[in-house]
Amino acid sequence: MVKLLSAGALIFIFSAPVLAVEYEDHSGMLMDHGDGHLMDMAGGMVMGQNTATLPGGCDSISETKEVTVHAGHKYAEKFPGRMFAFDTQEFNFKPCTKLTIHFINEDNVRHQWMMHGLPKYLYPKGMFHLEATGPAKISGTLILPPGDKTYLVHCDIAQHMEKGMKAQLKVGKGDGDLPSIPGLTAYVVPDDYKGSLSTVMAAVSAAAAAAAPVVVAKPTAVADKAAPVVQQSKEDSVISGVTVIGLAIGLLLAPFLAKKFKGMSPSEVVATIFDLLRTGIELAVKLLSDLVKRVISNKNKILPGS
Ligand SMILES: [Cu+2]
Repeated sequence: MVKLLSAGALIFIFSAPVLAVEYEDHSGMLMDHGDGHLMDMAGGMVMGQNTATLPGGCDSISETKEVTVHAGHKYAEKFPGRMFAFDTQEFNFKPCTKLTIHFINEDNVRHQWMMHGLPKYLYPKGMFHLEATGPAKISGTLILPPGDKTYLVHCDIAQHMEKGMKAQLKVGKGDGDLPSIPGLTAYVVPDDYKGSLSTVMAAVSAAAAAAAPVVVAKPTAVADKAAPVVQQSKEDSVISGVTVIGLAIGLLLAPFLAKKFKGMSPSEVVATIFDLLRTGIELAVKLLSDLVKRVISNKNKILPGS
């Protein structure tokens, strides 16, 4: 029992580092490249960092706020059809707030917390942006402009916003809502769950059936259409030719066989039949090989012209 318990304890101790997710903390690793652009060798990035310069219209910093935003696949689970999300879909702050975002990416892919529409004289391209390949934590600070405005916050990695990583940040009262924010506003392109799989498949096959005659009617299909027709008639002539040859052989052989089998013992008749069959098979093989040669040579004749 003691052995069993100690073995269990050992397994627990050794599995602990595997179970625990280690977040790479980029704080203190970032190098300042100027203009609010900070980067480190581990791929952490802050752009549009502004800890001191007041935007035009702000007499002073109204408030100092810190928020932690989590990003990851698991936060999208409550939004049907979405793949990635932030844990918060809407942020509200007073104008001229000095805001520090602690961004925690919980996925093993790259995510961003990217804010758009900021004054370009202060924020390059009007953006403030945190980015890290997860699991990782990265922090950045900006000073929000004055006035009531709604800002887009998203992850700009290809398709991550479309798959749900989208939020809005309202300064003051904001100036409306943005579309396609999971759980908050209607999707621009709503998912359609009305059809069952069977109705969808029926629609697909109906569409395919409707499309089929169009393909045949296309001018480019004429050549393709012509080829099988030629082959078809050739096959027909082959069958009728073989039939005619068979009939002719049968008619020619009938009196010959009648003469041959006269006065033979049953075993001699069987032996003769097998001998004749062998000759017949040999003849058929020769005919077939001739036929194949003819078809191949015909194909060679057709190919350069087509
Ligand atoms: Cu992302």
